[in-house]
Amino acid sequence: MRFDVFTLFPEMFSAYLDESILKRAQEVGILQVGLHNIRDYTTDKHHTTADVPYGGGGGMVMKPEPIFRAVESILGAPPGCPVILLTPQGRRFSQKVAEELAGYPHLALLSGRYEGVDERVREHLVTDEISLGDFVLTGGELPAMAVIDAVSRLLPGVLGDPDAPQKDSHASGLLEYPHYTRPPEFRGWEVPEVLRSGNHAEIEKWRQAQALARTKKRRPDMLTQPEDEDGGEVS
Ligand code: 4FV
Repeated sequence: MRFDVFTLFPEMFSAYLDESILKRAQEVGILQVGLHNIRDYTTDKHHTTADVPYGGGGGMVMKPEPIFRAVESILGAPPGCPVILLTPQGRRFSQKVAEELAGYPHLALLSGRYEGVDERVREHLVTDEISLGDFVLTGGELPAMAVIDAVSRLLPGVLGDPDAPQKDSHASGLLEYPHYTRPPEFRGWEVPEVLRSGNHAEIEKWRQAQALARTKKRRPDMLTQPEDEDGGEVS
């Protein structure tokens, strides 16, 4: 799978992508990430990427020209893959959305800064908008990294244990059960006996019960039928 990322701060990504699981995924060719600096696609001597908002109101808005030039020179016009803008106004990112995006061979991610991008970018270049959550960040870089991370680990061969993604919180519709490892006793706190019993049927039963109890307590919303957009039951 390939991601092309359009940002004013490509170096923020290289640090994250150059470690651990995502680094290996690139080394073995499962994952490719192209990092593109929107400022490299400006044409004025000041390399201007943002300007004051029409109608006033403080802050700056990212100009359309450098963004269109960057995306179209890398991906063609129209772009040959979905162009996803990371924005608080987008559809909420989730494990389900990560699974959906993992089905694409190629995705472009656009990370905004300042107050956001000129609306004409949204209207005429962007094909999808995703929000990491109802909070405001200084930039769309972290959300783009989160999307690359959550999607890449679903790609076959990225995680050591191919079944891991199915066992994830949210993938199973329940939060994960408690995890323990050695030592069997720490500061007087014992690892539950059942987990040391070797009785896998009992262990599975315990884990399911724990996952359900934890979900009921912390995220009862996950146990109710999700509402679809207009409040009807999702069939
Ligand atoms: C954001 C989010 C987010 C808004 C203005 C960047 C900031 C600034 N992106 N999910 N939450 N973006 O807060 O995706 O340009």
